[in-house]
Amino acid sequence: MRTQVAIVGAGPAGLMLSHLLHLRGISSVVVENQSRGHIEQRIRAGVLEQGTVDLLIESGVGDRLRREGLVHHGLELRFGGRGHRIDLSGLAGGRSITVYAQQEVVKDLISARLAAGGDIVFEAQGVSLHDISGPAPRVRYRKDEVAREIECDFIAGCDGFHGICRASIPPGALTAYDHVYPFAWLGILAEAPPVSPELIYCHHDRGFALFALRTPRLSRLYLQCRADEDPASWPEERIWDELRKRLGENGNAALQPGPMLQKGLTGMRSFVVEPMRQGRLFLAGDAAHIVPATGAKGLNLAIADVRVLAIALERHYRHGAPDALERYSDTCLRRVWRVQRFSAWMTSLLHLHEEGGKMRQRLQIAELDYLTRSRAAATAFAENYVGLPFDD
Ligand code: RFL
Ligand code: PHB
Repeated sequence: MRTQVAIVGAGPAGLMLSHLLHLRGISSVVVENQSRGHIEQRIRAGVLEQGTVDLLIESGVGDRLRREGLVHHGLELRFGGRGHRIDLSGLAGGRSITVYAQQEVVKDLISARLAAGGDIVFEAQGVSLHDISGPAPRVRYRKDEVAREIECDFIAGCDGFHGICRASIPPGALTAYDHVYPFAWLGILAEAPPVSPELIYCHHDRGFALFALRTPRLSRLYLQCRADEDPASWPEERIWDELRKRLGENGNAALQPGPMLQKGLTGMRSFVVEPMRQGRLFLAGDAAHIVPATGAKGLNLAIADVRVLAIALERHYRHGAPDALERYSDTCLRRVWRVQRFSAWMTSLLHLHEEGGKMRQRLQIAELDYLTRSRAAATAFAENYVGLPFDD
């Protein structure tokens, strides 16, 4: 089989890239090792930046998002038992965020690709990359026990943090920046009405908690816990009790428990590789970088990467101009590092840290106090949270 761009991974990055390339008349094949059912049910992100929403709508895959997505103009920061609203839209020039689950974005993209005759290979086994630095790279895999090969001009490594693309780059060609946090999030999806129509980020001396949502009847809740915590040691009652405590007194009345549909642990990590390219292999999304989930940026960063890559590939194919592809890594990394900074800052601001003691906790409260009282500080927060503008 031959295609112009072989894409490894059918997460948001790989699917969106395939869609954006199709709109530019560039062929691609997406190779995914999981089943369609699996990736359409995988619960992950839920917050889309304004730029992500705009891109999904402009590129024709935003109809359901526009109907079902919940537009949020603000959020709450809670500390010292009190809530403080940040008027995101008022501070960030009318921009907003939209709550719409990642697996819904994935479903919308898969159905758009398949409706347009796009090629997505699900349940591909043993995916491997070959000759990534030569003129004719190839992707090999097995499907139904038959060995297959895709010849292509370029490979897009969109296979997430644990994928094989980054690992196919010779050691020494990449510099990795890595920080693993000593805490994690216990994430819960519960059939319970959200405590509030807007997200609540809670700083508490028992640890961080986040009250998010998926729909007006489905809550998405997170509790800071130890990195090696066993989710089995958190029965439902203990979770509701802890959520109640971290939300603080004023919120108690609004917390209405309901059946928990899913429970899992999410590690917290800041990770970047430089450059995001080796020869004809371009890394995008979680394959190249991970942000701690506090800023809600991972999916948005993945979409920002593939937007840059699609534009660069169009310049290559339409105008024979290699400049944008040459700049791909630098262009993406500028945004990646600004988003890393924001995500690490928000993580440090809101979590309970074992090191640093009482002094650190008092400084966190002082910073939260400043953030909620100073229009300048709140504006900087809002500008980052709704998403920095795209730059090329
Ligand atoms: P993905 O989504 O991991 O997709 C990679 C795809 O590659 C496949 N794959 C392979 N395919 C073929 N061969 C192989 N050898 C392969 N190895 C892997 C995988 O099966 C998968 O389908 O990466 P992508 O596309 O870069 O997208 C990144 C996002 O998924 C991720 O950054 C976000 O989910 C992070 N994140 C959040 N991001 C936000 O923007 N807003 C949020 O509110 C938000 N909340 C979150 C999050 C991530 C979380 N978890 C569980 C990590 C909340 C949580 C709890
Ligand atoms: C979510 O809705 O899953 C979510 C929201 C905000 C975050 C992370 C995750 O910072």
